[in-house]
Amino acid sequence: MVISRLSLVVPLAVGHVYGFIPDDLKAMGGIHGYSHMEQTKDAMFQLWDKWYGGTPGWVPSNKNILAMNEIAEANALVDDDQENGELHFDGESFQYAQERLIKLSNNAVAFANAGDYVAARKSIGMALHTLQDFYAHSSWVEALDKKGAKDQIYPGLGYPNTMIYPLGEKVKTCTDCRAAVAIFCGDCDDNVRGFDLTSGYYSGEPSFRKRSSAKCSHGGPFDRSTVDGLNFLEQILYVGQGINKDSSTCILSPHRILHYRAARLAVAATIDWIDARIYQRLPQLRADYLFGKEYIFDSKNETLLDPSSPTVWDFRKNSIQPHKRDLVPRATTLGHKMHTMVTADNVHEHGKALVRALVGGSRKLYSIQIAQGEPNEVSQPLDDYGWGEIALTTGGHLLSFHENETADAVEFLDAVSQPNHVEILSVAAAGSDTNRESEFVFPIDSSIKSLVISTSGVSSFELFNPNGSPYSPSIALKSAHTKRTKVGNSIALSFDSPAIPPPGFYRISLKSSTNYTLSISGESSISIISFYFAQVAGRPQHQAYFPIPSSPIAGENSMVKSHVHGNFTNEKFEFRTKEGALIASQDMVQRAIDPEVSATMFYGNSSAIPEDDFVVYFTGTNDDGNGFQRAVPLMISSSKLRLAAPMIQRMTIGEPRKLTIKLTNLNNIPDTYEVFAVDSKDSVVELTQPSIYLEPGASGSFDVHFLPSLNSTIGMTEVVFGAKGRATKGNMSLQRFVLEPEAKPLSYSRIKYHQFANETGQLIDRLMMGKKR
Ligand SMILES: *[C@@H]1O[C@H](CO)[C@@H](O)[C@H](O)[C@H]1NC(C)=O
Ligand SMILES: *[C@@H]1O[C@H](CO)[C@@H](O)[C@H](O)[C@H]1NC(C)=O
Ligand SMILES: *[C@@H]1O[C@H](CO)[C@@H](O)[C@H](O)[C@H]1NC(C)=O
Ligand SMILES: *[C@@H]1O[C@H](CO)[C@@H](O)[C@H](O)[C@H]1NC(C)=O
Ligand SMILES: *[C@@H]1O[C@H](CO)[C@@H](O)[C@H](O)[C@H]1NC(C)=O
Ligand SMILES: *[C@@H]1O[C@H](CO)[C@@H](O)[C@H](O)[C@H]1NC(C)=O
Ligand SMILES: *[C@@H]1O[C@H](CO)[C@@H](O)[C@H](O)[C@H]1NC(C)=O
Ligand SMILES: CC(=O)N[C@H]1CO[C@H](CO)[C@@H](O)[C@@H]1O
Ligand SMILES: [Zn+2]
Repeated sequence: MVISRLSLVVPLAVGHVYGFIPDDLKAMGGIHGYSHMEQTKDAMFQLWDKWYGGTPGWVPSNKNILAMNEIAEANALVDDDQENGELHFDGESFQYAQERLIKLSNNAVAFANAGDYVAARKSIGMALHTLQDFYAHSSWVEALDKKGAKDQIYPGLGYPNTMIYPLGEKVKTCTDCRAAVAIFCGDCDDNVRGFDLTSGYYSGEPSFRKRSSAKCSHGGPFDRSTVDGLNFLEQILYVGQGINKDSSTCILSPHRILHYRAARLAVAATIDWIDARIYQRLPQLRADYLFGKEYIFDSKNETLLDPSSPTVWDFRKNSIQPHKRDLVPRATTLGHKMHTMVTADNVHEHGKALVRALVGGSRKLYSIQIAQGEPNEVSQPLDDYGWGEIALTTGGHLLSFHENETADAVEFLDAVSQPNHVEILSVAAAGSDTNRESEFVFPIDSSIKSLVISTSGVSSFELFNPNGSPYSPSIALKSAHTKRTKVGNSIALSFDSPAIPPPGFYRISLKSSTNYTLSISGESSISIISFYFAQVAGRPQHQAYFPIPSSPIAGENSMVKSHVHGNFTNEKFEFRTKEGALIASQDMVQRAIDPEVSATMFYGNSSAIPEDDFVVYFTGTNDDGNGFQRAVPLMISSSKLRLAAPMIQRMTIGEPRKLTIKLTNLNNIPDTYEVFAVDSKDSVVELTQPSIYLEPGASGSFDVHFLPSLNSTIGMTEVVFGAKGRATKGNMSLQRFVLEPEAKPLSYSRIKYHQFANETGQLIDRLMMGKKR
């Protein structure tokens, strides 16, 4: 973006400015207003109360919060698209924006009915952004205000029985006024003419370009739709016509005075639209899954609650059968918040990159290596084709076993795949030829309700009490409440309630002559809901922090954001090596001012990102005064290749799309990077070049052309952009987007209410008389 002289002045005067901010960034300071995320979350809490409030003892669970966050984040990310005015109801794009809302609600319902709840939530989030922007960007609130009508939502917004038609291109809607400059707030409060519905034009949206100087603008320092063509003096004197109510800060929002009224209406509209256009249209069970009331399936019971999605159980059995070992069924279960199994076959590097990136997050990968033939003949170590390494980077294990131990393998996977477990210790290390002992100390706190210790590549391990004596529960307790499962070189030891060791710091001692992995996990109310390195995205005045889709850059202090559920004190984050040694305490990452209702938010800069792989830990003291420890099982690898891909929200079947990926070599030597792009729907058509040579510090780019084929399944999908260095480490970036059905024209025959912008005054009059329209 070209920064005008004016906008250079403005941000300096107010420091960091954020507007109708998509993220809950208040904690960062200097933000005034009610963000898209807050609006979405407040609406969800009210909806839960409406739907489930009658159930005694019902409170939002972590699952509800995760579902809500998926919706809220998809909403916020829409601001990364600055070019399509109909996403924001800009430039009188009423008809297109209304069509978009109708289409997205239909998509969301179709995705939920097909069991793709993640795609459904993303579609809802994207629609909510547009719905909420209507109130901040149109003149509806101004018209109500002038008529002296009470605040109410615009009838039919996002409903398929209603269409909204804009005024003609030449119809004048705004008068000139002085815009805010530095500390002067301007005088644009009353610049909208009449009662007709209009919305502000925003520069850089080619389909909705301002054609008449008497149309309203969005306003604010980054919108050039008013100032283009004016000389410098005119720019200073009146940059008028802005009407946005995005924030309560006048520099950004000429109609800041109406901000909270617009935002409250946006919340009311969100509640109305989600309830009527999504929730009420779904079977109860699907509606419950979608908004997080239930977990997607009952893993203990193994009975499918949702008949259309595969269970992990089915998947496990299938994936162990050789003829079913291909990438496709693997990818199908990855959308669930469960652990993932893959068979250690020789899959193409790009396929592995896709699985590696997809697993990420809070799931673990168990790579399954099956020996065939007579068990006694299998003495050579098998080739795991690199899957063992991928398993350990996610906190999982490589399971090597003989074909006839398949039943044991399934039992082992059952023991370790506990969806509600939090990680307490996650270690990967190399043993020694002499089978030396390694020791780790870890706390068990009173919130731990079940415990699993699992290892792979270990010949034996032993547990010691805080006082140093070996831990040995009574025979009765041991037989009834502990369970040992072994397959090949992997062991899992499970403890349930009475057999869980009492709170304290325990020591585990293990022997291994090979590389090994160790995981200690348990069920607990203290859990890390999210932890990520963050970057800024979004349109200039709507910026927010989102997870970086690639590896953090070695040596940089990256912004960190995290949410942790539960009650605790003396908490701190730490980076540790994958062998468990402390690298650095993350003293800058601290509790943020406004915690989410059911979780505490943390923000801050990390210490320098280590060059070697590391693991993130969170420690502190619980309500009962016990020390506790949690780990993010995903091991983090840093990179010295910066890889910047534009964030993708959605793609449409049959529509070509081009994305430009930028690379910067931060190593001090030149290197050639082999580049690739791979997605789970085979939509990548071609890359403009196979490799890029970069001098130290130099940047380059490549284009990726996509064409999602007509036979692809719609729904949530993923793409990995990667660059593999010949001499140095590469990097890769994962993005998830919704693949939408072909854009079909809307059926106008269902429309009952044709609402013309030039008749908005009459519409309000009828509403004031108590009529529906
Ligand atoms: C498993 O869940 C189903 C559906 O919720 C229920 O009907 C069934 O009784 C459960 N079975 C067991 C063994 O708990
Ligand atoms: C596997 O097969 C071997 C011999 O073929 C047998 O000794 C062993 O008990 C079998 N293991 C299982 C778990 O069936
Ligand atoms: C052990 O791990 C190291 C890297 O962590 C790897 O280079 C080595 O090949 C591994 N050894 C075996 C036997 O897998
Ligand atoms: C945290 O403490 C509050 C107040 O004591 C209590 O109501 C709440 O249930 C606790 N939360 C958890 C997750 O333990
Ligand atoms: C994080 O670091 C950047 C510079 O790298 C600095 O501008 C910013 O203020 C820091 N943020 C916090 C919360 O410390
Ligand atoms: C989809 O169609 C393309 C050609 O248009 C074909 O190459 C591909 O195999 C088809 N995929 C499926 C899953 O049918
Ligand atoms: C508003 O515009 C529509 C379409 O241009 C037109 O049919 C209608 O007569 C207009 N209404 C008024 C009150 O001018
Ligand atoms: C494709 C590729 O090379 N990906 C690399 C991205 O960077 C991380 C960290 O260096 C590596 O672990 C990946 O292999
Ligand atoms: Zn917007």
